[in-house]
Amino acid sequence: MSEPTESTDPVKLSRFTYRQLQGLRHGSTATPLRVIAHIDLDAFYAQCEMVRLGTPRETPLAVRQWDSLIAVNYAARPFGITRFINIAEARRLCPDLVLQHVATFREGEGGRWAYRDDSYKKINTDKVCLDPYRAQSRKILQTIKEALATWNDDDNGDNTQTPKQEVTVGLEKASIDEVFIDLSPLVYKALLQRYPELRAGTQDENRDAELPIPPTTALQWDRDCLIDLDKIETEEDDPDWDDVGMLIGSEIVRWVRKAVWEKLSYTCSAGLARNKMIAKLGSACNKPNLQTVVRNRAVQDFLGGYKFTQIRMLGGKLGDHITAAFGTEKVSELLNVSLEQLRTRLDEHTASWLYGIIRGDDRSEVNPRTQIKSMLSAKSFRPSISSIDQAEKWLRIFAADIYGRLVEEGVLENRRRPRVITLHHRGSQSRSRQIPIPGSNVINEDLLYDLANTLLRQVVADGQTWPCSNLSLSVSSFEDGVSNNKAIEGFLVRGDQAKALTRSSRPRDTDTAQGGHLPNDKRRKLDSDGARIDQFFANPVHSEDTETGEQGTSQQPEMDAEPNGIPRFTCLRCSKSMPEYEKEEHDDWHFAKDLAIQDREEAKVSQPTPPTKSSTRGATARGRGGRGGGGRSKTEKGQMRLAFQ
Ligand code: TTP
Ligand code: CA
Ligand code: CA
Repeated sequence: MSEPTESTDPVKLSRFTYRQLQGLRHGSTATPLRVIAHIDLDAFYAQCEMVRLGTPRETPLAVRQWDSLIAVNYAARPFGITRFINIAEARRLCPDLVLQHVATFREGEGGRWAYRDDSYKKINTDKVCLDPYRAQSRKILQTIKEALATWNDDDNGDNTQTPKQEVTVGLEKASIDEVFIDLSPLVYKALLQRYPELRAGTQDENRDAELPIPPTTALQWDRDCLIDLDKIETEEDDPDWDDVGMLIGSEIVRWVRKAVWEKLSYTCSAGLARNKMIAKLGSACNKPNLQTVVRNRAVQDFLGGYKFTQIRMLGGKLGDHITAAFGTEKVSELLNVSLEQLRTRLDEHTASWLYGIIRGDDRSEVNPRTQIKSMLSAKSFRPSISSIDQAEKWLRIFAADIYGRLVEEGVLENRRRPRVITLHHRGSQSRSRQIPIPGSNVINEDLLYDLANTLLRQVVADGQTWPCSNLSLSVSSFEDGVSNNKAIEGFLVRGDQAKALTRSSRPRDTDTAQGGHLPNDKRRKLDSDGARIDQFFANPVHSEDTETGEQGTSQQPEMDAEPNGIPRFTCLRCSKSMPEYEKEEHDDWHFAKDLAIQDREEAKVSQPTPPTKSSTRGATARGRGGRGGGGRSKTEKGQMRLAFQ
């Protein structure tokens, strides 16, 4: 960071106004000075195993699930090992590859998960357990929070001019290994500390006056990967406050990544940009262990190199529809299509959303919704099962799996408890049955098992139960217990409070805005916007969001109580709100999608399948490192408001 000096050109002013600067303070989604980070762990499950096993970083390692690879560390990638080859091929490419199977539950072994040497050949009796990765994910998130809370502590400490104040940082856990952070309020504070000349105008009447230009003519980007500026600008053009803000943001992200490395030995990559969409594309540009900054002046060129199907929300049916309608997948070509033309083939809302998004306009919030909405434990059967006895054994495992996760969620301390339990069954057709979990009972494994068994009997009574190719149990409709009924939005960051940070907790949807720093109307608008995009489809947009191993952990639909008493539910995957009677069909649709992914994995045991659509990664290398490629057709969980776990 250069020292502030007097501006050499008193006439020249910034492109930004005091109002836009102020927008940073409360995390306005409209200000062009916004600084959003997306942090994604490198080869996450593989790193978890490396940390657990103490594997040197240069040792090639992959995580397997039956005969498939689900994560490949960076030491193994130069050998050509990817998620889309089978075990035999991986061994051939790299004989020294360490292959670690995921932990499993095993039929008849008391519902406890373990790492077992023979799991890979026990697909019939074992069930994958992702608890170890969830636990690491939680630790990493906690470390990120603490690092954010202590960043700039020194500056804060001795600076008497700026009163010490709490800064609310929005942090959205987007999947098991990634997080969005709205750094704007922290950047705002640092800007005012470092550039006192910015303070004067923030109290002025005339908020729309331009800011003075930054006193620096060159910024020190340290080890960041910078996306090249659009051709109309060059590095010789003086930076403006958006660049300075990004630089501060990248300083924060470096600090956070350093903490994750030093405390937990995980590397991660990050993207910084003015919104979530671009930050997410950025984080994938230079993996592993690097951060990429997409400055505002670089956005258009950056996006132009992508297929729009690589942009979040556009990986599924909507992307396909647009490709067919306009005969191209390229952002650069779609930029030539006018809004009017888009409207001829898309509904009004989708057209203007698309028009904006390919121009880098994404005003979605970093949403600190932190609670798990549901938990699901599932198993596909190859071959199918055909008796109650067999099904009951799996219900035991499901009950143990879910109970373990409930304990982590604070069920024992009565912090939260689910109100509904559902059994999904797939035989000749898909069916689900659900019942309330009696509020008077203590939730334990036996209760879950008994309820599951009741549901199983109902399914059996319906007939056509066997053969059954898939069973799963889920619990949903969580409510907060008496010991935890305070809504905390985001978290408070103050150096001296850092230690006291606990996981955010908040009641369900209806209470979301109460303690929030985001206006209610904004949240509602966003929710309804999302719904409108989804209405474009017969089925939900996010058809490929589930990361195989993590499926169903947090994304089942959630029942909502409507003021008029008509039961509705909002699907957390696609934000679609609908009458309760549509829930089951909708639920089943998502569910079938999840299972299809698992089926694909498990089918590989007997017959290797070709790469899925999600393998079309990295068509465009944009970063300075020229590696990676900026995105993937797979949309990720990060694209929706999702629960922490
Ligand atoms: P990703 O973040 O997509 O991938 P990654 O962390 O393994 O590698 P990268 O460095 O490119 O980010 O997924 C995170 C974890 O989710 C991954 O380690 C394993 C799991 N996962 C699956 O189980 N199946 C899948 O198909 C995908 C995409 C991920
Ligand atoms: Ca990752
Ligand atoms: Ca990820």
